[in-house]
Amino acid sequence: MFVDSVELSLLSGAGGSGSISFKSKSTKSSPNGGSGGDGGSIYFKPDVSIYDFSSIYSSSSFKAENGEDAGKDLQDGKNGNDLFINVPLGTSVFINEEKVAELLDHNATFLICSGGKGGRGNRELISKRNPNPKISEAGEKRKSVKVNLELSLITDISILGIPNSGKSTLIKSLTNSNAKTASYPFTTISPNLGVLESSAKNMIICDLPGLIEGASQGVGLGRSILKHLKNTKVLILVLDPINSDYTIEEQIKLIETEVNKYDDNLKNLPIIKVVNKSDLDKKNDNYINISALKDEGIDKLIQEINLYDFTNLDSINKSFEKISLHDEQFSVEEENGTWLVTGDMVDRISNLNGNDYDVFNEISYRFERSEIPAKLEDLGIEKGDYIKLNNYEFEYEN
Ligand SMILES: Nc1nc2c(ncn2[C@@H]2O[C@H](COP(=O)(O)OP(=O)(O)OP(=O)(O)O)[C@@H](O)[C@H]2O)c(=O)[nH]1
Ligand SMILES: [Mg+2]
Repeated sequence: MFVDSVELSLLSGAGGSGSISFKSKSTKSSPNGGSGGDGGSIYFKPDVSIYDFSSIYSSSSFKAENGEDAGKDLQDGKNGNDLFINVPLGTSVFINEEKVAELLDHNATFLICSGGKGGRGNRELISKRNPNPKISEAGEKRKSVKVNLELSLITDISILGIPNSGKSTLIKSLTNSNAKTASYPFTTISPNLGVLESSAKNMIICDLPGLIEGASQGVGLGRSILKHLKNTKVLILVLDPINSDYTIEEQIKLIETEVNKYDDNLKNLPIIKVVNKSDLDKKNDNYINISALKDEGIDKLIQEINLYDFTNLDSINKSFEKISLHDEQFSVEEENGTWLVTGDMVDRISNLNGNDYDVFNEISYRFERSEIPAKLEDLGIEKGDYIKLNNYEFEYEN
């Protein structure tokens, strides 16, 4: 089964906690608690040997390893392993319907869900302000993200035409593909790929399902077919001289209209027009005549294909887009004078271990130096209001 869209739930690893320990137990001096390991991150990694999502379709949730907690006496916790999910080239990544990345380059590994940082132990928290810390940081929590992946196949040539025109028969004649063919329309319901071996470069050819009127608006398989044209370089239009509904010229008009309506830039792609089924005595001198079934005219078509320099041709989607994911740092809700602040930044400030007094002092220190107080003032916080950071609540005094 060809799978070209999939939804995945991803969970990065949590950071391990830092520890609190001291070299000399009796005096509680010389902090030597180790730091927690970082949680594993999740990456998408383009793999040129796969052409759809069938390898990840059945396991729709992925988890990276947690970092280990630290031990005493400078024992740092181990980092959790990162997780790499192999995806085909041409994968677009969406979060909440917003495209965050498109993988068009086989080296372009994409970080989608970063692991929680390990918490620092009291050894690393030594500072002038606090030379003998009795606190440590908890590791950052795991992050979860739901993503939708959409594939637009990266190909050299795509074969288009109305249903039953002989597209699949042609890819079988040109390549090693074993596409199914039959004497009725809509035989092909997902793309078939094949490789045309040529002295210059092996070319990836894609046979697509038949296009019908309204395809660009989603009629039939419409848009799920047309999306694969973004990453192709040359089109072969297979025309059917024995179709009873459309003449050759009408077929050209229909296909070109739907393709250009879907994306105006596609009109820049070169089109090779072939009239198929020439064995039925239906040749047309204006076009290349072939019989995909009888292998006639195929050499002529290959010569025509070889006129294009595929190495230097671009698809319309030439630029590699990589949009960085913006972490939401914190958010604020207010109710009856209590300001609830949540988010990654709050976790970094407040996820501490140790005795209440030391922990609270450290939280106040980190809070005052963060961007949160200024934001709360902007939002109108007043003296005597309460601020809640996770489990810690205190009065605002400024
Ligand atoms: N006589 C003749 N029949 C052909 C030729 N090429 C294809 N056919 C026949 O046309 C019918 C449709 O062929 P397919 O290759 O399945 O057509 P398609 O365009 O892939 O069809 P869909 O996938 O349904 O859009 C089959 O019965 C083929 O045997 C040809 O060159 N000559
Ligand atoms: Mg077909």
